[in-house]
Amino acid sequence: MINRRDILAGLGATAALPLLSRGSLAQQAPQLITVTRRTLEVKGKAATVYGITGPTGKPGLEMALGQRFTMRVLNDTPDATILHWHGLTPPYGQDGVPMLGQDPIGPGKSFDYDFANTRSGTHWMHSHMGLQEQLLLAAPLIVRETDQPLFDDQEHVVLLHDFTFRDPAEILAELQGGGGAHAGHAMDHGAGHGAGHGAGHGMSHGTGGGMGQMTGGMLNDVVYDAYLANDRTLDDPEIVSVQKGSSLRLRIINGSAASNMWVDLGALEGDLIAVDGNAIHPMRVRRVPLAIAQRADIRLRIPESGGAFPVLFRPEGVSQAAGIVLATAGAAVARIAPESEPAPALDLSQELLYRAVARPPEEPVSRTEMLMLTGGGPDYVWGLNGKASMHDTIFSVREGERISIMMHNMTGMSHPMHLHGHYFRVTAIGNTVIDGALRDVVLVPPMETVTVTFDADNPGTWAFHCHHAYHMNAGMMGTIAYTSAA
Ligand SMILES: [Cu+2]
Repeated sequence: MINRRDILAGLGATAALPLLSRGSLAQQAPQLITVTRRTLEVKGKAATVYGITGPTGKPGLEMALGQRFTMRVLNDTPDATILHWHGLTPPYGQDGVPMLGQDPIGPGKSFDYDFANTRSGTHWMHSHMGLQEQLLLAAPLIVRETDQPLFDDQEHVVLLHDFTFRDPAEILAELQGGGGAHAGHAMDHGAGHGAGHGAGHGMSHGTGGGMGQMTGGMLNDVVYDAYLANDRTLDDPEIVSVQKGSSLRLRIINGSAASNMWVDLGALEGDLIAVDGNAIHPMRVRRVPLAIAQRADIRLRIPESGGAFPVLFRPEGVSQAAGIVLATAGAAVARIAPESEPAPALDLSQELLYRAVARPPEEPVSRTEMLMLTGGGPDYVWGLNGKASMHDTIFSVREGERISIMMHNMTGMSHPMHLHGHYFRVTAIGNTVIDGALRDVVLVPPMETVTVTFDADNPGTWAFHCHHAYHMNAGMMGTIAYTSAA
């Protein structure tokens, strides 16, 4: 937690950054980011997970826009790893995806990143190796607007996780073996539930209450032991002390491996001001859908009367939740009920209303690429256009083109689709054309169509994938390759 006083005290250093970044500091010493293994206690039981310690000793990184991204990542774990800067658009070779311009960083080894960062906002960093993300190899990456170091009286960053005591590789093998929690197609919800996962618990069959949600759709592949907000469970939540009548900016990151969540502001109302780090025209909200890997910036005002205000993070189809409590001095913090009615499936009814603040230059779309999101049968193979492609090229682009991707989800599960190296605008949901949010992850619900449009302005070979860790590792990933690139 940071308040305005701390920022002002440190302003001397921060204010100097934009001047120094004008090329004169190309040789500046890198800041150290260390990937670690650590022990985390969850519900009274110890688990070995990963962690990321930033230059200040805290998890992750906070920096100012205009500051060059000059970082040394040290791998202080026994496993090869790699860090992806989710939300930044580095040049090819520094994106942190294995086999796409960069090799994994071996145990005890380090890798230096150095590029001019142009992206502010609420972002995050995470491993792009196998299923390491499920083992909490993730941390916030906050890039503050330079001349307004603090947007409100107070800011608070919340990183969300789904948590399991099990070995994620074992979970994936079980899913692929057909004996896992995955129910395959939307309609065969009667079969195959969670042998070895605690059958039925935490799973939803979709109540049909959502917008166009097919009844019977399985919402989750994995049954989790807990959900975490800043590493804490709901029975021992983080208490954030706030001032009566003050404003607060929550920067929320869904770092889950496989759980789409609702942000539930409870008794409070807020203004959603940015998604995936990019400003939208503020929208008054009580709930915000936050798909895997998405971010939301919400401004809240704490009532003059004070009190304790839980903010919950509720995975779709699940009765458990994670949460934090915003509390003014002396307020009694009541215990939060550990379970409630399962949260409904995320839908796009709110996405439809988002309007980006930034306007791209008027320019016709060069081409529209059709992309089928496929798979999810009993074999748990997922894919794009009918094949599990991983590093295969889905389509090629030339620098300077404006490309639309029309994604058709042919499966029974929703997919949070993420493009590396670029932002896209959400330009249509179904047949409804919109001037939507600028994002790097968009949710495509079952049997729905979402169109996004991006400008090809960053040559390379870029990953485009479902951010659900098990779908991605089971094939729902491909690349978009610039024809000029290697
Ligand atoms: Cu997916």
